[in-house]
Amino acid sequence: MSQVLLVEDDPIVRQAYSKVLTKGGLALETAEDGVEALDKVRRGRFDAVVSDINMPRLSGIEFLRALRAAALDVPVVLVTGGPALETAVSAVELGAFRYLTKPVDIEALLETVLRAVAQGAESRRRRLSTEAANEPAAAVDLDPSLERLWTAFQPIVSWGRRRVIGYEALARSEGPLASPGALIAVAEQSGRLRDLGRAVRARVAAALPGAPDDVSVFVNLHASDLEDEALYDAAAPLSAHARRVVLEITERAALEGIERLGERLATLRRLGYRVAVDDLGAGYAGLASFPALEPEVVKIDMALVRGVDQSALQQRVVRSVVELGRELHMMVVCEGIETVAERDALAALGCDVFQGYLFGHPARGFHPATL
Ligand code: G
Ligand code: MN
Repeated sequence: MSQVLLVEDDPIVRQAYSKVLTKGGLALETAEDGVEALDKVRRGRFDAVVSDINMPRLSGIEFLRALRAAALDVPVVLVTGGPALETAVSAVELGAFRYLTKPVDIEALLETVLRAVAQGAESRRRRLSTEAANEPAAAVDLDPSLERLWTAFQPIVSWGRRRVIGYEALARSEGPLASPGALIAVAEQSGRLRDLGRAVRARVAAALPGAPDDVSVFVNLHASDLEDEALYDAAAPLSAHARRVVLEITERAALEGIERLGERLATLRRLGYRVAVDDLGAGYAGLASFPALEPEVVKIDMALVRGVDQSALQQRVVRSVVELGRELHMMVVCEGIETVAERDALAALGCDVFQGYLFGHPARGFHPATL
């Protein structure tokens, strides 16, 4: 079990954080200030530290400075009530893993700490001999969350036709790791991304018979899923529904590393799947993946959608994607639409297929959209 040290002088906050971190499967020790914390890190073996900044005796920044001076390179997540530029700069200089401001979103805290733990385990592994390097990292247990996995569905609509044309499946769990981010972080850390991908696809396959006949279901793939032979197996649970499924591949998915990508995509298409480029415009080289993927669908990320009604530049970019979609016969989906103004601006730019809280949140079942 991964060991985390929580440094926080306020007993109420300490208790709240302890609860969420323990529930997330981490073994926790606490310290009430930087002096006590420093002592504990020197003597113990922690995978990550979560520390408040404003504390008596030794502040979080001074604590971090003392740690680095002692060549203790455990990842430290700093949390503060007063986000001052100065402390943020010090935190970055001293190599804080992350800098969170209060009030801290509890799910984000757990997710960040799990990532810090993964990094801590990774850097420790690198320091160890090659023999020891083959040992798996001390990981949070994925199984309780995998057993209680379910998929939420968020409607995707044709605005022109005022109807639902699909749903995106989004992984959720009633286990300790509730969010997709936490599930993926732990799966990654414990080398079990394939198990997670298979479980998600099995859940979607089980739910699909309950979907209206004329809708598609969009399923997110992780890069490692593309290397899982089970994805290409005609007998796999989702393969039976492939004609109704669009596989979303995010630009982040490091496509370059995948061997025989063209062959793999051809197999998927023979099974009946369509392919979408997800998160276009989220800050990665999205267009670069078009020649390799020849996607049937492209999803414009919410970063481009947010405030599109206010930004001539965003409008210009969306218009280009719409044109490209027409030329390459790709369906263009706009994600993360929250306001009527965004919706109307996108419709005026020639977009028709929309997804976002304005039309419906991810929820259980194939629920109707607000149209
Ligand atoms: O990376 P991907 O596009 O698959 O991410 C989808 C995520 O976006 C889901 O976690 C979903 O809950 C979230 N999401 C969907 N619609 C909206 C929206 O309108 N606003 C915001 N902020 N998030 C959204
Ligand atoms: Mn997606």
